[in-house]
Amino acid sequence: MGLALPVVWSDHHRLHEPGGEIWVGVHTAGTELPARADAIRAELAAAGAHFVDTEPQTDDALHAVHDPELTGYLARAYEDWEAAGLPNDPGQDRVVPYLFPDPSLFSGFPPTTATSPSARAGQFAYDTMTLIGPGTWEAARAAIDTAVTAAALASRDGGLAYALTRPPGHHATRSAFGGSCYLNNSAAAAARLRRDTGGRVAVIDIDAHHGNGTQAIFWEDPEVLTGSVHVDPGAGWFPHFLGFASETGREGSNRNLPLAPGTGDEAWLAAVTELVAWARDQRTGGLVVALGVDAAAGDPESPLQVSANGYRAAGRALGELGLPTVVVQEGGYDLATIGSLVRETLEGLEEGMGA
Ligand code: SP5
Ligand code: ZN
Repeated sequence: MGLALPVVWSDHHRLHEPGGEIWVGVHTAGTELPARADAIRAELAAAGAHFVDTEPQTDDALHAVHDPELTGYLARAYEDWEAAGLPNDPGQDRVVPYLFPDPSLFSGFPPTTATSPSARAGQFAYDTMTLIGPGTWEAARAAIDTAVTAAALASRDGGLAYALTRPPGHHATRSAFGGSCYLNNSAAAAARLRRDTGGRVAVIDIDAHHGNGTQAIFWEDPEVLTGSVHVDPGAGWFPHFLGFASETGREGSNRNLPLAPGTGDEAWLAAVTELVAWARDQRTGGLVVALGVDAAAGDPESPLQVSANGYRAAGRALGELGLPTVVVQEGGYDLATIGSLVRETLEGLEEGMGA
């Protein structure tokens, strides 16, 4: 008994302490905490899972899904901020944007690059909630390496691997970060699966929020299908501007299934099953599950009402595809239940795959 799949893990996630988030100008405690990953790890360890250390990856894995400009910025953002003295004057010890260079400012000429670290943050950040501290880069880099390590294992063994990533990734685009995400772990796993298997790959995102970063990264690529089931952004939920059913990508390779606030197991599972059927019809040869457990009833960041049994059933449906599968951790913020929700999903996946 117990979980058979490898759980890929790096201690480096703890180096990322966002120290809260700034929402409508107010500094709040935030919910994307180091304790999240530790809670998941403890639950899976108790279920008998075995842990595999993250294998550091080359920059190729990073640049398959991100602009070198973004990664170069993130790698130095904190030290540049510190060198500019901003932690002392005005007294902000996290990187926070203040000015956003909207494209309409540039009248068609090439955008300029700001020189001061305070202005530069707004070139790459698309919200004020995703703060950078001294260990953020190292943790984000370890997370994307964790996802790619899991992808390599899944394609090698033709089975299932789980990347216990933190910080999460699915809101990060090729050239911008936001939504508590810096580097897109799920997208990097998909790129690696695609490379290793040579076939079409599907990313099915069951986080409560739309996987807008993953959608944007693969929008032009019909060989990577992206599907997301999430709370309707039109009902006032992050990422607000994206995640509508009308966004269908090149050759229909993107699908969004927005759900009304309050949606529970039945309609949520029907949507997940619809994405599974789509992946099957499109003859995908590999699967990435962007696993946010924040759609659960009781999660502070979403109004969806999915149960632990619902997550288990979703796992079973996804597992029945029988594909090399990488599960990448995204959101989930209720520390008391996050571990068991992940365990239920992974057990469902193993059941579905017939392990
Ligand atoms: C990976 C992931 O799940 N990211 C989710 C980011 C959404 N955060 C939106 C936060 C909006 C401000 N929160 C205020 C809470 C008021 N109840
Ligand atoms: Zn989420």
